[in-house]
Amino acid sequence: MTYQSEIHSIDLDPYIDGQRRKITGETFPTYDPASGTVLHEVPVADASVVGEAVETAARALKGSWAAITPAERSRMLFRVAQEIRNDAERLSIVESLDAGKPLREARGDIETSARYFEYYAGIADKMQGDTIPLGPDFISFTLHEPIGATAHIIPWNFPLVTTARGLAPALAAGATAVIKPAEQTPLTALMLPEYLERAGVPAGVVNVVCGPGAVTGAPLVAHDKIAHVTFTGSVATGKAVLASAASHVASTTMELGGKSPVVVLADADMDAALDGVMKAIFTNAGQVCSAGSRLVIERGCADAFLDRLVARIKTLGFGRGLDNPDIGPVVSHQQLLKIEGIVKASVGAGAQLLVGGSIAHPEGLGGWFFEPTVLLASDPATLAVQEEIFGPVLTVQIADDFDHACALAECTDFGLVAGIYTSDISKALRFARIASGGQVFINQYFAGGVETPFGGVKNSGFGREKGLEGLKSYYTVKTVTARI
Ligand code: TXE
Repeated sequence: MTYQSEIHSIDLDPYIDGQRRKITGETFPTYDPASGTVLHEVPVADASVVGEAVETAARALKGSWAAITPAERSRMLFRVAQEIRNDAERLSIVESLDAGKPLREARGDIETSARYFEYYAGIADKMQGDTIPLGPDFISFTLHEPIGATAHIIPWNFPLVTTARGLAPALAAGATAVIKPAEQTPLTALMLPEYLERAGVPAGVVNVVCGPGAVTGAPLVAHDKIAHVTFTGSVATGKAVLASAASHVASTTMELGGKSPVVVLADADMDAALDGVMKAIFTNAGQVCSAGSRLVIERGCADAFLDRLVARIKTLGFGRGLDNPDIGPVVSHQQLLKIEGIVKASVGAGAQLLVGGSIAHPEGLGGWFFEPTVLLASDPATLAVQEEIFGPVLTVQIADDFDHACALAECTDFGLVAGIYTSDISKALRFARIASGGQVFINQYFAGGVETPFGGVKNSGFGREKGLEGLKSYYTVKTVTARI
């Protein structure tokens, strides 16, 4: 099946003020990573189109969106969740084709996207402030006010999920939005307006503009009517976005990826640890900001564990996302070359390849595949240990004991998540205190969903998304005090 109808039914033009804004001129290709063929040519929104989108979002903030009661906003967001669920299979197919991810994972992504709207729908009419006791002569209270028009710069690894993760709390808080999807994976964000319209979200509240970061993303972030920027992407681009937002004093949420450790101690349940490590690094072919990309293992169990890990990896098969493979393609040729470059440099510097290590050419597939790879890297300075690879590449560091494992876990400039497998609850909780990051996983990896706050420290960024914490980026607090 080619799924031509799913792909060709998508309206590719920018979505501004409830309309598809017809533009002529430059386009950019979005690819099927499994075959390397072009799925669509998408119109590029330049700075003037982006400006229209921002002006529209700023108008809707004070206009149509402000006129709607929180209770009605809540009902609308519940309806958006339902509309996404009603079209879940089509969305999953498009996400799988555009991002290359296994269909089962794409289905999970679409359900999670619906959950974000459902979760924040429930809070839209409960965002109340405080009363503050100042004594008999005063009445003082706080108002929660929407932050303003918000910009959402979206990465390619979880296209609709990341869109929903920022958009749903923004809308719940009464803010408006301009979405800029990643140029590698714009399609599901371009479908979103269908659901918003059917749910009754007024024109102008959500706008979608596509194009390369420098052409479309940069003017969006730089626009002085953008009050908050939610960014997920690389550290380098995050720094540029931060500087641009700072130039007009916009607040930001920065989710900049990670190099997250999974610690396995000798007293752990080895079957659970093996399953956890496999899932931590091979979900979405390792293209996950919170991927467990560094195994830190206690010496006493290392040999037996690594033998089993390598044997398991040798059974993994490639395939296109729609065929639900163990390992799908990576998103782009550029990403493939980045992975290969880091692996080669690390092996050149002394890291030992236990399995994989090369670009793969699965039969009948012309796209961008990389072998699931394990690199034993005793030197913490190894490039593969320090750099986010965003591919199916796991590094292994051997620890002498618990304290050494904690030190190795902390050997990078990132701090997004950290995992530990052990049967010793004290060690697990000590690790939870020591580990840098916004989430710690104990005896499982990736558990927790839209409800659990998530975000980074150090080079992984700042600000929290998901859960009730995720709302805080999208409103400001105003104190009103009266002498009585
Ligand atoms: O990221 P970029 P890329 C990491 C991962 C990956 C690397 C490079 O290690 O290998 O980043 O990926 C938009 N102003 N992550 O090049 O450049 C861009 O169009 C405004 C981790 O794709 O950060 C896209 O929408 N926007 C990560 C988004 O930024 C700009 C997820 C991300 O692109 C812009 C993705 C600009 N000047 C990659 N330049 C995670 N944290 O999960 C680019 N963009």
